[in-house]
Amino acid sequence: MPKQEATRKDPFFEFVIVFALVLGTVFASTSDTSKAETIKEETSIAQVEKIKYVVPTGKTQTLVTGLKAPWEILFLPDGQALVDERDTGSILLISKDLKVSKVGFTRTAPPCERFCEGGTLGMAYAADRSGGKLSLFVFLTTMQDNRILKYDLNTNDEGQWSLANQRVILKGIERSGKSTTHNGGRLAIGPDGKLWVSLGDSGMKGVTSQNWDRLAGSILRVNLDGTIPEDNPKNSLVWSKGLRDTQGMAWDDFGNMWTTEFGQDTWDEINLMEKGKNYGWPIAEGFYKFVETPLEPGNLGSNEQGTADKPAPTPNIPTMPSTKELVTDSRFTPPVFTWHPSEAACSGITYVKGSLIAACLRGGKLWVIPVIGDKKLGEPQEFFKGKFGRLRKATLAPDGTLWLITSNKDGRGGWSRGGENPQDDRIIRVPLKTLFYEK
Ligand SMILES: [Ca+2]
Repeated sequence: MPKQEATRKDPFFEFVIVFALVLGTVFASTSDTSKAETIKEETSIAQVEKIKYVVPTGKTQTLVTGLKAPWEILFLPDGQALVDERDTGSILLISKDLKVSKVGFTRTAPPCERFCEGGTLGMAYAADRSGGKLSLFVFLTTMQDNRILKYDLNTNDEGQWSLANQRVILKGIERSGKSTTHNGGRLAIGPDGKLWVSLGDSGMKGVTSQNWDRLAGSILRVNLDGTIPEDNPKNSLVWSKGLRDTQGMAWDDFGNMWTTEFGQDTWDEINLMEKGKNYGWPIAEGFYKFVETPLEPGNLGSNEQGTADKPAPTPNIPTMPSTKELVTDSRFTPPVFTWHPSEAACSGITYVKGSLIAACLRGGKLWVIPVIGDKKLGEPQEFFKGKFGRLRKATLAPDGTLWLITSNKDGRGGWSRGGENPQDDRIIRVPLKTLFYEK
């Protein structure tokens, strides 16, 4: 990803700068001693800069009920929303007056023989180069693989949307055996206009996540026709490696990319995702390494290719990372934040006006993390713990509120965080307010 220059358009910040310049002009006409005081004054003014970020506030409102494991929610240019359902394969349109209609159906067969985490997962859309015609991308688990579908996304004068011309732009992303896990599955169009794909290790641990020749266990960066961008590392779709299961990607105003990751038993992660880096799984989880695991990736397991019926053998690693031995191997990039899965297990992450907002499944909450500078995060704050059950994704709506989707019908114990609600799964509207974060 091309680095973006860090810029701010914060009126308060601009006011501070102007005020400091005015002060500087006043003092510049006096003695040298005054100049020194001016510099000191400018410094102290700069230090009171406050960082804006947003948090949930006020009364929430249930907008849509009766969904089945919704996975992604996107707003179209006309303000209507698209939502997909993991298990039914349906793509639904939510009109401005909250009527639900079906606009597409992504598959005709279930993705696995028994309970699985795969299915119809992420969605993203983009305009073609002329800025006209829209295309919708959908992440789909099949019995053979994980793949990315591309559709023409059409609308008519009545505001009705439809999908046409389905094609597969990327296939052969490894999936595990009969019970698919660790598919990742989030799609996003990055600030660079590329299609980004978050993946998991497909249950194969280091066999995929530590092998740059395998797609699973990675973040992928893809041209909109499925080809490899010229400036990717290693001349492949793979942008970064060493991931166990990542279902969330977001970019802040500095152009930095942040991701969520499900840990195994001990540490979930927030990562600053950068080109060509290796995030450590399964040698490490969180800041710690699995002490009995050899650090040489070549020793992590067989390179035998897995199939849908016979997954590749997994390396033998301990079930818990040490809580004492930090990862000090420079080949691996540590996370920025970690949480225990009972407090997190975050799926989607969204950037809204100074805040990263992670929607968490097992944790049953939103984590709001202020972005307080270039590659700098403030203290996370939690909201709605146990109120709505499992949360899959939060998306900014055109009216400035946040729309949440619950995931209590995903086969993972429903409302494990607070009791079942007969309206599940739901879309819930959350008002936001702006706060100031003091450094
Ligand atoms: Ca990691």
